[in-house]
Order: sequence, then C-alpha cells, then structure tokens
Amino acid sequence: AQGSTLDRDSTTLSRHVLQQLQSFGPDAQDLSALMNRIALAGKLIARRLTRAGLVEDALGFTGRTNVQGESVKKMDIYANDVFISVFKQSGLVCRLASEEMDEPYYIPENCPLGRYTLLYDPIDGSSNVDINLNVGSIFAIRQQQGSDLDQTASDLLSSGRDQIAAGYILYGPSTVLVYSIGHGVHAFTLDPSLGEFILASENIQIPAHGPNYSVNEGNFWQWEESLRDYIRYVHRHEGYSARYSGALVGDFHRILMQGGVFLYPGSVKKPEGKLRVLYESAPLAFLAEQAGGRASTGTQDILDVVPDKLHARSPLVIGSTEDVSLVESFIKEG
Ligand code: AHM
Ligand code: MG
Repeated sequence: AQGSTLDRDSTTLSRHVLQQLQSFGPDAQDLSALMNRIALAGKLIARRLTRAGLVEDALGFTGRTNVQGESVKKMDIYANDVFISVFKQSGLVCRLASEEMDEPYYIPENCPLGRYTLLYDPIDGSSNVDINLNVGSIFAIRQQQGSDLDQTASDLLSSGRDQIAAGYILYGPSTVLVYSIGHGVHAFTLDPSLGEFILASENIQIPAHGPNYSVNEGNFWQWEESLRDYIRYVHRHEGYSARYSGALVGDFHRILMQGGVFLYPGSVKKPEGKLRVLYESAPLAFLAEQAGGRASTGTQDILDVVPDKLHARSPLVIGSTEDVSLVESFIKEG
C-alpha cells in the first residue's frame, strides 16, 4: 500500500505532461515548460490568496476600471502581473492577452522567437475574493500565427479549435489545476508541503446528464422568453439542483465532476452575455469537449466562434451533452 501512495505522490504535473507528450506530440519540451510556468503562477496566486486577509494591499479595489468598464481589484492586478512575470525569460511566450489588459502584452526579450501566446483570466470571479470564497484562473495556449511585427495580434481572432492547450486553476479549500493538451482532461491537487501539483483524477469524463444547473436566475426577467421557458421546465421537473457561486471556474468544476449545465446566456439588452470568448468560454469549451461534454452559445459550438475583437463576449451553455442539448432545443424553438 505504501508503494501505491508513493507512486501517486510521484505523479506530479510536470511528469504527467511529459508522459502525455512522449506518447502524443513533438512539442513536448515546450508544452511541458509552459505548463510548469503556469503551475508556478498558480502557486504564487494561491499563496497570496491564502494570506489575503493578513497582508496589506491584497483585498479591495485599486480605484481603476478595466477596458470592459469593471472595477479592478488589487488581486486582479497582482495575478495579472504574476503571469507576465513567470513568462519573462521563458523564451516561449511572446504575447500574453488577459481580461485586465486592453491590448496584448509583449515580452520583448521573447519576441519574435517565442512561438506561443498565453490567453488568461487571472482572477475569475473576483467578487468572491473579499469574502474569502473560491475563485480561479483560466488559461489557453495558442501557437502564434505569423510574425505579428505590427503588434495587431489579429491572428488571435480565430476559433477555439486553434487552442493547443487549456485549463484552469481553482483556488478552493485546496488548489486544483485542471488541464488538457488535447488528450483528455486531468486534475491535480497542490500539496503545499511539497509545492507540487499531484495527480488527482485522470481522463475525467463529464456524465452525459447531471443534476446541477448553474445560472444567475436574478436575470430571469432580462432573458428571452425561450430561455425563461427552459428555467420553467427545470422548476417543473424533479431531480435538479441549483448551484451558483458567482465564480465560473468553481461552478464549471462542479459540472465537470458531477454533470449538469452552466449557463451565462445573453439578455435582451446584452445579447452577447458577459463572458469573454478568448480567455473564459473557449478554454472551458476545450476542456468540456475533451471530457466528452459540450459547450454552445445556444445556437453554435463555442469552439467554432470566431471573435471579432480581443475582448469579445458570447453567451455560454456548457456541461453534459444531454443538458446542453436540452437548453439548445428551447432556444431553437423560441
Ligand atoms: P470576472 O472575470 O470579472 O470575475 O467575471 C466573470 C464572472 C464569472 O466568474 C461568473 O460566472 C460571472 O462573472 C458571474 O456574473 P454575475 O454576477 O452577473 O452572475
Ligand atoms: Mg473572468
């Protein structure tokens, strides 16, 4: 028994990525280095969050608003800078694009040779930070297309099928990193005493149907009638559980592990909804499909959406295949 515990503890994230890549791909060294850097970012952010109530300048707002007009929190900026900092001198990433930056950030010493772009939401669900509830970071890796010498980053406006890796870090009671490089979805738990992410579940499959439905029903009267009909359907049928934390990563993690559906639909006034395609919806859609689930705008697969700008939004319906299809069937009829 001791042997198997040791074997499990020895399956670290970096070993896992290397094993995957030995069997599946040529860019092994690069992707393994990228994942190690992302893991380091996760550890740094987790450490800061754990102490947020104790250290000065960790909680509350900066007084600034971001490109989307949202108030920026100190933790948003800290986490945004962590990702930039861990990729400096990596030689791999020339550009980073995030929710907190109007334009992509170029790391001059990595350009133009750095072949990858990191897209990320440094702290997703940041309204949870000040009340000590779970938040997450979302990331996607894309291969840079062309030289982008004029720094327009126009090659990023392409579909989610161009992602080569995606994942998230969930800062909950424990810190969990979930990733896919296109060969299944795997979850790791941070062992703080080792400072390593240790394999927790391999090849996760979303059940075809699940009990959870996760949506901000406070928006009920702002939705199209067809969507309200779906909610009415849920209310009239047994077996559903409402679960909504206000942090997408946590809500999606529940759906990934237990099945069901998460929705952030458009409203009559904001048909695009709230969530951003490139660094929120598309990375999670990549994971959902890799886990045998689905992600849709309601009328189209999220991975087929081609954003028209860096911070473009789209409605999101994600989770178990049967539950996503049910939502789509209401939208189609409406
Ligand atoms: P954020 O990245 O600015 O925190 O916004 C995204 C978050 C998601 O985590 C969450 O699902 C959603 O916004 C909650 O929005 P609402 O409060 O409108 O329900
Ligand atoms: Mg977000």
